Amino acid sequence: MLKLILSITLTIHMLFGYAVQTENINIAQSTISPETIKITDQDIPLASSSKKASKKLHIKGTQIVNSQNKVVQLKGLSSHGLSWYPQYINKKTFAKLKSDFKINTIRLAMYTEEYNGYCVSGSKQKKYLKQLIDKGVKYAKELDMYVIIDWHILSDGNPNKHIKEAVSFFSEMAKKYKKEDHIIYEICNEPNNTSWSQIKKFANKVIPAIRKYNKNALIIVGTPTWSQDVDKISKLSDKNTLYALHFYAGTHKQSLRNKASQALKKKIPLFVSEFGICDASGNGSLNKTEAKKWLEFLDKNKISYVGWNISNKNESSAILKTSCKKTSGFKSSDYSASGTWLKNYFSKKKTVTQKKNTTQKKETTPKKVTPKTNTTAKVTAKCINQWNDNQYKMTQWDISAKNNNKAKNTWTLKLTFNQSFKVSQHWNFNYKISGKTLIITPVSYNKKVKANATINNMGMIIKGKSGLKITKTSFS
Ligand code: IDC
Repeated sequence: MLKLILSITLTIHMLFGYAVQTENINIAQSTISPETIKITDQDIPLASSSKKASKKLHIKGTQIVNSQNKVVQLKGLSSHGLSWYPQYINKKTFAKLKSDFKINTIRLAMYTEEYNGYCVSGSKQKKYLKQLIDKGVKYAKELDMYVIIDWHILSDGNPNKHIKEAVSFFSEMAKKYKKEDHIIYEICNEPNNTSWSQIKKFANKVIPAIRKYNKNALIIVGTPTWSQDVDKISKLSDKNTLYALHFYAGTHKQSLRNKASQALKKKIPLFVSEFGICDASGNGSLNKTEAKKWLEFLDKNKISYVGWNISNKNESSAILKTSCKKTSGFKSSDYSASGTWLKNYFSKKKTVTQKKNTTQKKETTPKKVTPKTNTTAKVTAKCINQWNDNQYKMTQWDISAKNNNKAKNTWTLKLTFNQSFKVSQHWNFNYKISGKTLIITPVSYNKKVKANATINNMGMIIKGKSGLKITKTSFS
């Protein structure tokens, strides 16, 4: 059965006013329980500290430096809204993006007002969003990456609208993560229709709430006009605070770079915690020429940057094509035009610390859920993610089958569950359900299978109840 789709109308901002856009939104909410995925780590190519060294960072002049005072430029990708696309807060997703894009940072965008945002939701959703942050923080740490916890204000405009919740959220985060040195706190994504003095008022409450538990973590503060007016601000007293500069290359060009240069002249440390190569709506055509100018400018000034967004939403800023339903194991053809351009730009850069013979990252097998049940094949079905959708338990599975027998012209794979279920999404196979058994048959391109070959990249999302398990598998 198809996932529940809700069509709602949202107002999104654009540089020169507002546009109303209708869009489809997947409802997928509630708790995700801890998953058991093991992934081999690899070096972070862009951080200048060694893997085991402290990840503590601080600001020197306008730049970020590590504990050895070496300049560090963070490069990363931002999630879309955590409530919208929770499925990408997944260790395999992070690992794959780290290895394909050579990034060292993931930003967790938690909207405050839009769609099931933190400040417009009840305690269950709040808890769920914090669980997603927990996961993101944990996976980033295990993968030796930095993670940005982003209080994603947008339609709220003035951050003071939810200052009480912001203070309590950030004190809770800072207390919980006080021992972690890979976390960056972004306290107000994009203030708009408000002034720097309002933002300062907000920052002067939220920053001390963080500093009560963490004296050093980097903090990013948003700036007026959707984090663009970096030329109109003055520094706060906190020494480890950076100031957000956001751009969308289709809309924001040299005049915004000029603002950035003016800020740098005033010794204001900037952090591009969000950018896109499309226009400010997050959609529209890509302006690669401007995007290149932007990133070259940022590289020259060692300003860190984070691209928007990790999702397969049907908008040009999404790095995955809408047809890509996977959450990891992406092929080149799964990346959108934006994703491909970013991947090429990000990964082409070698850094001083990158070793010449870095071993290729390999995603090792996570928890195997199914036993081998026949001698002619090895069927593996791994549960790689799970979350609740109202009363249902949604589980995402990666499936493969190794044909230990003679070559076959076609095949059938059966998975029997301990309860009835529905298939919410599936890819790279056809299926029928008979009782509690899912009968998987091939699609044209994986029908023929050679002896000892493996059929990979099959996946699905199952809607069931909690305690769902596979009890039997067969391949013939
Ligand atoms: C956009 C998303 C879009 C979503 C919308 C909600 O891409 O799918 O419907 O938010 O309002 C920003 C914001 C960021 C925007 C993005 C593109 O920080 O939340 O995401 N953008 O509009 N600032 C400039 C552009």
